[in-house]
Amino acid sequence: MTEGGEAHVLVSPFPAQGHVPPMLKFAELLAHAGLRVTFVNTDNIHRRFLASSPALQRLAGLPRFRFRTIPDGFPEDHPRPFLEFLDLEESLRTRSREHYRELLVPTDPDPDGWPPVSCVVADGMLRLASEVAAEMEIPLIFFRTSGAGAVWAYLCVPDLIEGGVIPFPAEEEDGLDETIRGVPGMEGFLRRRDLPSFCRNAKSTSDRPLLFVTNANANVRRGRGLILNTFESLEGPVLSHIRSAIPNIYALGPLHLLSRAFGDCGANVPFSSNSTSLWQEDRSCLKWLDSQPQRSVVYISFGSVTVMSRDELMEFWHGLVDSGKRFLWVVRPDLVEGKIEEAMQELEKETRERGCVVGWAPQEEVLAHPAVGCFLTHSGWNSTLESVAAGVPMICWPFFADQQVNSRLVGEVWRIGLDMKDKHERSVVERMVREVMEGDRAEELRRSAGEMAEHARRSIEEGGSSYRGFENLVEHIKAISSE
Ligand code: U2F
Repeated sequence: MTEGGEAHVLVSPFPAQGHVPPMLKFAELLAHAGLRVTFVNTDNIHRRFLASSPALQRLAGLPRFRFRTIPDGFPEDHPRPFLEFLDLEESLRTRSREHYRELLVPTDPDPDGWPPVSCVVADGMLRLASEVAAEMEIPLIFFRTSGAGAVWAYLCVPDLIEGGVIPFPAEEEDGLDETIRGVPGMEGFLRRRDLPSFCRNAKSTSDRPLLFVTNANANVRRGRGLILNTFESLEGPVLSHIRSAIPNIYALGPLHLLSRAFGDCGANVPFSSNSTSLWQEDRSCLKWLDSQPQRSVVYISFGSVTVMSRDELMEFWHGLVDSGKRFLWVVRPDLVEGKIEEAMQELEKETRERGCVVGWAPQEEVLAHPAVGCFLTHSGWNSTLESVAAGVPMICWPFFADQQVNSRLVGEVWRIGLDMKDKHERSVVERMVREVMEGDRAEELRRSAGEMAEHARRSIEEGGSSYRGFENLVEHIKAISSE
């Protein structure tokens, strides 16, 4: 039994936009369920989130919730690009270990009088957390911010290597459209090109990113459970496969819905004070959307990590213009490599009538807006789930990592969008935008997306699979906390 008999959970996300918000939502739920929660950010990411996210101030005021920060080991002025996540992970693991140990087993009495940490919920990408928890013999539960499909594909990588699927044939284009064997449950629709990008990019089995993601995913087998931000009606079959390899799987998604529906957690908090973004949201686009006809707008955002060339940006732009549709486009300041200000000004001038461009949008609200008819997305897992929850059909242009798997599921399995993987020509963009926005196909996609949104809503209602999953998890945490 922990001192004081109370569960105290330490929640540790990987320091990135795609990871901190879903784990924060989860952590808030735990606090509302009566557990004590310490949420660990790096100094850098905490400062950035505090500057742009009202939710952090709100959470810091909750009685059973507190933030703690650790250094990430990088110099103050380091740009910390996400694409160099391996270096960041390594730096945390080697340079921040002592700080992390001190959080788990402090040398001094707890300043708030809290009991010792009784359970760690660690992002599967953060080896620092899982290694130190294991060393200190504190029960560990993993959290993966990717979908179940991608997690399963990663878990199968050793078999894919064994079966000769990875590395890919030397000629890049050889066999990319061949369906592959070795990922049970996904055979028949998963092609080489749909595997996580690390599989395709690996020239050998000792490729560093491939090794890292494979080991990180294999490592989750060693925890006392695995939390996934997904739901049974969306990924039931693949969840069963994961369950055959790892017991205690908790599918709690969509967490952004669960956190608004569970008890009074976030339910009465307006969206505007609940945002968790590294960038300041430009809310002016909501006003612009208010003046657009129903389902007339294509919303475009490529998430927090994607970078593209100027040529790719221009192809997307021309495709959109040629489609004749209205659009709201998030062009993050660092989306395009090189200078694009002049081109942007020119393009914005030409399309002012029916286009709105912002640096960062309040995405959940945008997707829920009746004027939005389609989402052109990079298929990051959070964006995918947010679109699913809002019933908005997608056009997917996956950039890297799990996104390749997600876009295939959207297009081929759930049939709630189109996958334009590996293409960006303006003619393709135009054709797909038309297909998702007008005609019979659009009708069909909208209907399927609407049905899936209904499933998502049911899963988080009292008695729904994610709701029950959360209740079970709380009991599990209490049980392992008192061992
Ligand atoms: C990494 O993904 P990203 O952060 O690039 O993308 P998402 O998982 O889609 O998360 C982006 C979040 O940022 C929000 C949006 C999502 O919650 O609502 N957002 C916003 O509020 N405003 C905007 O203008 C644009 C986005 C990684 F690259 C992916 O491969 C992973 O799937 C993901 C999760 O692990 O993390």
